[in-house]
Amino acid sequence: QMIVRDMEFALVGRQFCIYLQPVCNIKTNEIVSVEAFARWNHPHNGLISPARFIPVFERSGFIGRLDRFIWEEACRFLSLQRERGGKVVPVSVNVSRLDLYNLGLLDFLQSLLKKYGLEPWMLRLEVTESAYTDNPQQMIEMVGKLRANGFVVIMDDFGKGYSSLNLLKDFAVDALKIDMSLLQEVERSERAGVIVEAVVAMAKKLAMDIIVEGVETKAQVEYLAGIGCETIQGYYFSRPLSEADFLVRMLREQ
Ligand code: G
Ligand code: G
Ligand code: NA
Ligand code: MN
Repeated sequence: QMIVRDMEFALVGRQFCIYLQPVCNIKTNEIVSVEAFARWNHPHNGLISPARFIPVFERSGFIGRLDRFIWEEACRFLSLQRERGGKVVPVSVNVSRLDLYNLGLLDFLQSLLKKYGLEPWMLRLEVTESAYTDNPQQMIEMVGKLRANGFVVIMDDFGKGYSSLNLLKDFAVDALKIDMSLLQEVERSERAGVIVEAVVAMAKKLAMDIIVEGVETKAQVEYLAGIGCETIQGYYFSRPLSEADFLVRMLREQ
């Protein structure tokens, strides 16, 4: 059983790290951005997936501290890219619903950018769909404030829950990330395909970008190319990689 003391210890002891997964353009095969995921390198249990600890951290309120640590790691990685010269690829970080309730969020992000000499477009914020449902008014205000200050906000896991359309009616984000469960259903159900295509058309009209996650097969890539989705993320291109492995891959592609 994880207790708060273990989490504190893990944070101070630097047991958390980032894994990076490229987001690619299927026409050019270029890496257009990178998503940073948290991993817990536990001294006894090995590498633990966030699927296991994020829910625990959300319940205990510890998530805010982990997320801030991960955002800083993403900034450190960005500044490393910048030092190496060449193109800086933006990094997406996950923002928990609970982070959006923190009125100091914008100040914190801006102080990170300042510390590492970065610009807001370099750090993209992925907010999960469920995050928008609790207290919509506060979410709308915070997302608006972040965007007004140059941050790119992505609605994550679009199509997984049921409130996405309602929320889009009230406020704008820069991009939608279509959840992999919806993509996986396209092969089994014609209805799912109709829905994906309608979401893509809607996003275009609302001037939002579309990213499709969980793309694993060539057939999926071809399907997505056919319906005008160019930006994808998934095992087809790469699993999330350690920072060292990711740098090797970037070097190979530049
Ligand atoms: O990488 P993986 O598939 O194991 O991630 C599982 C879940 O954990 C995903 O829903 C992902 O969004 C979430 N997650 C990964 N890293 C972070 C993080 O740094 N902060 C938050 N809040 N969630 C994360
Ligand atoms: O942040 P988000 O909740 O969207 O997290 C997506 C999760 O999906 C991460 O845990 C990531 O490791 C995982 N993932 C990324 N690409 C693929 C893929 O192609 N297939 C599957 N099954 N999972 C993926
Ligand atoms: Na995400
Ligand atoms: Mn997602």
